[in-house]
Amino acid sequence: MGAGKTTIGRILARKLGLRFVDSDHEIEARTGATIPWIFEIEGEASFRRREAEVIRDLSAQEGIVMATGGGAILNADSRAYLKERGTVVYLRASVSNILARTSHDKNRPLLQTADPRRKLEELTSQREPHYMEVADIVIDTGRPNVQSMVQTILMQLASLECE
Ligand code: SKM
Repeated sequence: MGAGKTTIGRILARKLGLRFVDSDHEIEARTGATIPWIFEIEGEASFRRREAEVIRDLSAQEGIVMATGGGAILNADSRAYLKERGTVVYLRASVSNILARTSHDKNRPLLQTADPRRKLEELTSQREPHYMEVADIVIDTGRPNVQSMVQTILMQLASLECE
């Protein structure tokens, strides 16, 4: 969450000549509701089911770069779709960086708490093993230059193809 998936994903897609899709946007398009609304009315478990359906459908397509929500890897089906059908890039961000990027963003229902830093620390320790389980490439974000992060991803993708 807040690691820059959408920004980096869009640039990466352009460089690779692929289409960029975002599972959060697709959930909102399918339901006609915002993500905070889905969390509030249906709860997180229902959101994760919707998210897994969207990831199932999008990951069946060829020629895309997909950004997923940061918690998508909590669902075993979503993890399996990503791992089996795609090359997964984990953008690893520090809690401080995520906090700086999300502090004014009301679109992050999980962070609307009295202590978002603590919440992010919890989420990170819960999620990190799952990210590492599915990732083919791990990129530490926080570098100011987005273009150089994209270049690093492109180089690592190319070396995976040579394996
Ligand atoms: O998918 C959304 C939603 O707010 C949940 C989330 C998360 O669990 O990290 C991240 C967002 O992209």
